[in-house]
Amino acid sequence: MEAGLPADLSPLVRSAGPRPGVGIVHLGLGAFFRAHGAVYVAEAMAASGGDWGILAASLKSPGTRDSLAPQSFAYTALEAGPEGDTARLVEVIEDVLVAPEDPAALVAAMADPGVKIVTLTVTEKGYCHNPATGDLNLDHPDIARDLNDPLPRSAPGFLVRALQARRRAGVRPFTVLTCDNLPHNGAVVRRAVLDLAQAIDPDLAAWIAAEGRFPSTMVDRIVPATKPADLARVAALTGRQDAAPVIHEPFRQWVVEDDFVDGARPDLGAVGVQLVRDVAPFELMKLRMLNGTHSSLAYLGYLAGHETISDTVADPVFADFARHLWSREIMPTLNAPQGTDLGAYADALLKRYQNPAIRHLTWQIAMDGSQKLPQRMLGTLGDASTPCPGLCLAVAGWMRYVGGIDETGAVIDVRDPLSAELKRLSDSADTPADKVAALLGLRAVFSETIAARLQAPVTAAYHALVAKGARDAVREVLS
Ligand code: CS2
Repeated sequence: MEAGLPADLSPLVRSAGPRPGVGIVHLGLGAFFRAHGAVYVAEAMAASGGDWGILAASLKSPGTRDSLAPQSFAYTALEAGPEGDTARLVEVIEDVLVAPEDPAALVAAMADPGVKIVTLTVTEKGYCHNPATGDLNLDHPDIARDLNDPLPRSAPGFLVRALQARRRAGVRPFTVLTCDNLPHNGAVVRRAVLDLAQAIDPDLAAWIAAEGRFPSTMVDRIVPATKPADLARVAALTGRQDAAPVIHEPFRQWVVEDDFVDGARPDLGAVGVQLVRDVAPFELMKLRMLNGTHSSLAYLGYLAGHETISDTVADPVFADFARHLWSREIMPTLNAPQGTDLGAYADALLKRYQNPAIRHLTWQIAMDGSQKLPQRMLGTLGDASTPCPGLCLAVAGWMRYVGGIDETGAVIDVRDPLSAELKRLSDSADTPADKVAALLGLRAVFSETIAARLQAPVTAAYHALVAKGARDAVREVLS
């Protein structure tokens, strides 16, 4: 029994009854997928049937599998709104594999002819590509290994080896449906798969290029990592003990390019998924308006001493900063997707950020900035035709954050695949101008053009951060 939970709780039990066959394998079993894609698929099966049960795989650790297995992989999704919480039981995951324990079992599961779709939430770094150029990084240690070893480690490795097994067995390929926050995410994963397949077997690459499908998607729902206190919150509402619930906001959106192998997919249209021909305008809007301001508020809010996004925007200076970023810096670079009003979208985003029932840590969003900055901030900065002091301050905030010391002199726990390199670059220089120059020299993040453009304004912003602190530097942008 977890500490803080009442003793008379009944354990969460999965409903009896027939189960669908497995039609989807999901790679990367984080909270986001369990609160977003999995819920949509469960609803689509409830609406229209089909064998779309999900076999999920963790590519790294066994924690989620170990928590979910005693509950037969059922779990609670707690919708946390400003007016209160509601709970639903999600019973769509049929099994969970932990890839490093038995990579061959995962390849075999993905090669099963009943599987028609492989969905992914492996985060930006999981594609093992160079974020500035989109190329597969053949020097990435997992990719270098997956080139020669049929038991993969990386997400592209699993996709390629499973497609190889299907081709050998005369089975049609699955659709690869990425659900990560990358622009042209379908094209990114397609390129990673084709680059790796080409290096392993050019005929395989040609088959995948001709027969495979990699629709792009825009996914949206705010789902913070589940915290220990959430277990008691769920138990209080449901009377059941759930070892692995997920907490999410009410809002959700999923826009999917309707391009699946042989048209095989759940009836997503029946449950509110937008099936479109071109997802790009939706992706760009979401990445720049939501994720761009999320990351900006995360770095600057963290430096100003705020623990969560809702705490950050409870300060009117930061709420005004978000409004400034949307109306003055980001929206002028966007074409609104059909049927969307960007001003109304921005207003709704601020309400979502203000939701006090969601405790989304600035520290969590600050993670992996080297993988996130290009699509969240640098694209806007590259397209902007007027100065963007707010986004330049956010880039400077990231630079100060990855230096590893906060405004009170405390150490920051910086999580980033490039954290050691970032710290080294930051420590290599003494003056703000030199620090900024050193970090802008990181070609995996900043192109030469954007680095040249940012040197002066980001140096000025970095100066302001050091001299005044984050909150006053933000206020100065607004004055
Ligand atoms: C967040 C996203 O952690 C992050 O970097 O910006 O996970 C964000 O909550 C989702 O993209 C919302 O759809």
